[in-house]
Amino acid sequence: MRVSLRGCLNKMGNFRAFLNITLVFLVFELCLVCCDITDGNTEHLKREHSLTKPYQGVGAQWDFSGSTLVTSSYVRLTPDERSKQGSIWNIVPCYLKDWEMHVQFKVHGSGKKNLHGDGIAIWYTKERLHPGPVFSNNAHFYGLAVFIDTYSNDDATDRSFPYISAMVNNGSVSYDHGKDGRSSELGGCSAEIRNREHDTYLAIRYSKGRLTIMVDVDDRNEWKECIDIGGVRLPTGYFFGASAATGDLSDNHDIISMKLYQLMVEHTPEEENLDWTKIEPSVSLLKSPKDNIDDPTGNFRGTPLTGWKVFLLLLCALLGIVVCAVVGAVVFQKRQERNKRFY
Ligand SMILES: [Ca+2]
Repeated sequence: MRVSLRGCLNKMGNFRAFLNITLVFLVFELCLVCCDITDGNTEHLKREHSLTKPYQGVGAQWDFSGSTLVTSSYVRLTPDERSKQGSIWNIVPCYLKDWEMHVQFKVHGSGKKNLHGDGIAIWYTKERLHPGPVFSNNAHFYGLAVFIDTYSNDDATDRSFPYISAMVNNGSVSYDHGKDGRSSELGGCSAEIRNREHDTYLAIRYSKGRLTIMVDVDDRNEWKECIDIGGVRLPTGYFFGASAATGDLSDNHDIISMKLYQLMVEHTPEEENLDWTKIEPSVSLLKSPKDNIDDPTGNFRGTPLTGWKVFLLLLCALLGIVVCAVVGAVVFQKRQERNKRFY
């Protein structure tokens, strides 16, 4: 009786050890999967600079002006009507040195090809809610503008529209609307963004003086490079915003979300000691973008994982669990046999 009780306790102890090992591996695998999914998507998301559905309570962090209409599934900067101007502005200044903004947007309307306009501008500027002629914002702005221009104002243009371009300004240059900002653009690309059935995204990354703009507009869930330029200097303490305008031609200009991610980048002590709020927006034109060394932090932060990636991760996790269970079961059985022999 004493022996069988001891044996029983031993068995329970072994089984508990087996369970513990399995549980540890299970937690480890699950953590690996979870970490992989959250990294770059929620971990460093800055909610105070982000705008996401269903936009509840965002009034404390964002201003909506002009024709802007907020519903539970989109923020419409302008409706598909003539002469409308709308904008949204983050109330909280951004003090991050390295960041990446993901904008999900939708431009759609009843206008036929080339009979729609004008587009959306995404801003990181000193001033906010400053109306003007550039996609309803001030032309002599301080900071960065990224234009999603859907109408070619310049007849002589060789660029295909919609056209995405970027501009950095210290207040001294005026965006030339009649030429679609050609003289002041840092770079650009054409992108079929209008009347798409699927989601369309734009990402703006600013890190260590490098400005990179990527688009994801072909429903492939992958970023395509549009602009990549070094020697760009932008201060901290500016505001994020988005604006749109229609003229004689129109479109619905919708912002679905704006998500700001902090990039974890190390800076030298000298850089850290600088007053980043005092930096004047500028671009070093002497420096070729090609001369810049790639950011060691790697590629763009990913969009949410696609179905097959999640499936592969879960499959790996499942395989890991199965292996752990088999190893655990074998160890458990061996111990049982050894105990049997002993008794
Ligand atoms: Ca234009």
